[in-house]
Amino acid sequence: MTREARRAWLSLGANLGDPVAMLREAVRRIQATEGVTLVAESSLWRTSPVDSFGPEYVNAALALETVLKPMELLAAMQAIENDCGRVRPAGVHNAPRTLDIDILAFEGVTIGDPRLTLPHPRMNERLFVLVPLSEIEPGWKSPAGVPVRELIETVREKDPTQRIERI
Ligand code: A4P
Ligand code: MG
Repeated sequence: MTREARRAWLSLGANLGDPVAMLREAVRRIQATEGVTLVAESSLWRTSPVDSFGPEYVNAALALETVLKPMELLAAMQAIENDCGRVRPAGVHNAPRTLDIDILAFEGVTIGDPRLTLPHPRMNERLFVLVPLSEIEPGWKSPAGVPVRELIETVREKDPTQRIERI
């Protein structure tokens, strides 16, 4: 039985080593993943660490069509993170990383499981997510119906320390 393809959106981030090269490599590997088709890719953006530390990050957003189920997509993305040399220091939350791939949202799916929460619970507080996402999905709305432009304005007002610039 063929599975129906659904839309999913990813956030990519890196702040160790050569983050630009790492994100390009991640996009190549995501494109090469069976059951995944890349639909849209944002620019690369240089961003200040949010609730984190270390060098500036490079972030991007992708839109996919996929026949994978949400958990299968998560496993495939975690395999790419691991192949790209991600280490998770024990007990360090938001440690600097060579590559982080988060699933922002998955068409028609809401899940509260800590292994996979959808939509991503922190995405609306982060310019490094919202700005690249608005580039590929200008009509994006939060589950409460707030347009992405307004979400961005709200973060800029609440937290003027978040910096983001296109590379
Ligand atoms: N998990 C739950 N929901 C999801 C989801 N929607 N997508 C689970 C991906 N994973 C999800 O993730 C921890 C656990 O979250 C996993 O076991 C997974 O099953 P992780 O990638 O191992 O660890 P982490 O990255 O430290 O945690 P997390 O939750 O991804 O961190 P955040 O909150 O996403 O923050 N500042 C800038 N400028 N740019 C960044 O990219 N990234 C972070 C990471 C903080 N500050 C940043 C950036
Ligand atoms: Mg993550």
